[in-house]
Amino acid sequence: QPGEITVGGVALHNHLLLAAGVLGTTGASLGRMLRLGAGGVVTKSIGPEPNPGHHGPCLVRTEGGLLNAMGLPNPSKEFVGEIEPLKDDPVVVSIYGKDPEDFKEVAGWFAETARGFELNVSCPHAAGYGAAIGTDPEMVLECTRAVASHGLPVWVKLTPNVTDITTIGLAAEKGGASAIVAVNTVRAMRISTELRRPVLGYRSGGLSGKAIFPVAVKCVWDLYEACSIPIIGCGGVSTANDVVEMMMAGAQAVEVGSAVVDDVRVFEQIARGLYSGDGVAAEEIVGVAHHA
Ligand code: RRO
Repeated sequence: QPGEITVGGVALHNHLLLAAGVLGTTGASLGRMLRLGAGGVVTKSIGPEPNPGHHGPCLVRTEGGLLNAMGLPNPSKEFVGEIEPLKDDPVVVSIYGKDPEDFKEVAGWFAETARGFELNVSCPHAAGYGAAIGTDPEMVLECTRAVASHGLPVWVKLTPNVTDITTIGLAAEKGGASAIVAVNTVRAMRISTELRRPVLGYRSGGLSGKAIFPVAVKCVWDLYEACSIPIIGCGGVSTANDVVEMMMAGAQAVEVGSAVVDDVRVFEQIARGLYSGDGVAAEEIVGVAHHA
């Protein structure tokens, strides 16, 4: 273990974070992931109103990953109580909204308990929220600025479903972001040939897991070249080698999502590979592949 590190203004126990959405719906499950070796945790995205989410099926396995259309289910302000017991822990609260005012309001509820915020401007299947904002540089800038006014670190999680992710990353940076998280899920769908209908209740959704790892590496690579703030890699990371690869592309830390669904002990497993005797010194490899 590296001892305490700071990434994007947030002190972490190591370079591995629980990604938003996965097991982030209760304080108990977030606490459990920290005890199981996560260096920090990101909550399920919280919005301005309680939301039941999309009708099912919401989560299906597919080759190389998971396909989801949860539909931003969350208890809104009620969630404040969930993370109160974790106010001394590295908890980053993921938030969403339809405009800068929404983002600022939701962030305000957590200003006393969160260590930082992750702006979800990248859900691929949320009408009016998510990618509708995250593909508009001006909106990203304004939402980031609005949340940054609370004085806590702001991470902005980007969608890979754009032609040029660097334009969005630069907008977040200009708005005062402390870090960029790349990436959210890749827009995708499957159809059951037997049932003759899409497998997801919402029809299409977002793909995560191994299948999107190369997509995420490329996004991290491009953002590292364009931006000056730290990049946090996310998308299909499941091994220590994946973490090293993300770091060589430019990530200072990584988030792990789908791999946790398969094995809640994945943080211990990755940390063993990453920090054992012949492991690499993380900071020394960030971006090295750019100089090759
Ligand atoms: O809840 C979801 O359906 C969801 C969200 Br908010 C997101 O950001 N990314 C995703 O794949 N699913």
